[in-house]
Amino acid sequence: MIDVEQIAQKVDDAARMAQAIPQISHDDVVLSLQQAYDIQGLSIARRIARGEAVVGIKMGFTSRAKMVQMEVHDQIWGRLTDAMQVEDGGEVSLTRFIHPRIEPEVAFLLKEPLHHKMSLQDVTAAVAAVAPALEIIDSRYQNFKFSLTDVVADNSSSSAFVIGPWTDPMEDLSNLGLVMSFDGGARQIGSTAAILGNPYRSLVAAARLADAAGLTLRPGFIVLAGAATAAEVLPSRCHVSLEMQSLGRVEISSVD
Ligand code: OOG
Ligand code: MG
Repeated sequence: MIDVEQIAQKVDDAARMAQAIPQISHDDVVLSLQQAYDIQGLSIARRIARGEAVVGIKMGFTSRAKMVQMEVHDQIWGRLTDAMQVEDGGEVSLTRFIHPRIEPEVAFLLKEPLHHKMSLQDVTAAVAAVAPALEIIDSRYQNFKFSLTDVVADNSSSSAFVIGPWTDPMEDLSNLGLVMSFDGGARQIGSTAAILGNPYRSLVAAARLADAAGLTLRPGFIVLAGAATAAEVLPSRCHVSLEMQSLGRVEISSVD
């Protein structure tokens, strides 16, 4: 028997106490995708009960680089809360995490609600602003190992994010060069083209998936489009910056 409430408490406790837990799926237990999203919703409800607010969603596995790195091949999504946001140029303590990794992303700020069956043009018109962003992911599972449904239940590894300066949405975001650097040295070099060929496509997928789960992506919400490159292990006392063509720069420093 799968007790979704109990598993939700387990993943929430693991995140709150930065303590790794074994994967949920094993030979005798197979979570369905529906159960996995139910667990995610229940674990976020626990955060909301503690005073956090949902401010948007993050998309996962929208690039081949990420699918190959994590051996998971379907798009997923997770919730972002206000407590996960770190200010641009700010510091983040690694004591909050188990085994954090960092990755380059594009962020969208919505000015219109999104719903399923929106075209690329529709979602583009619903965007108030775009920004370069960094996401810190931290799987609550031992050794950062999971199945598709495990990672969905664990809020798609979402743990912190930082957003750079917002700029007017550009029609064409489909091939912006980017460099993610650690202490000034390039670690990942890529292009927004890696995100489904065009990050706006990730927004179409976000609208469809969130709508199917009964969550409306509403004005003021942030959507992270998914990493354009593989994630890098985030070391202690490291200054991470992301420079994105046309969109500028975002940065964060890790402290003990
Ligand atoms: C899952 C989250 C994937 C992305 O940008 O593709 C993700 C993980 O890699 O742990 O955030
Ligand atoms: Mg990500």
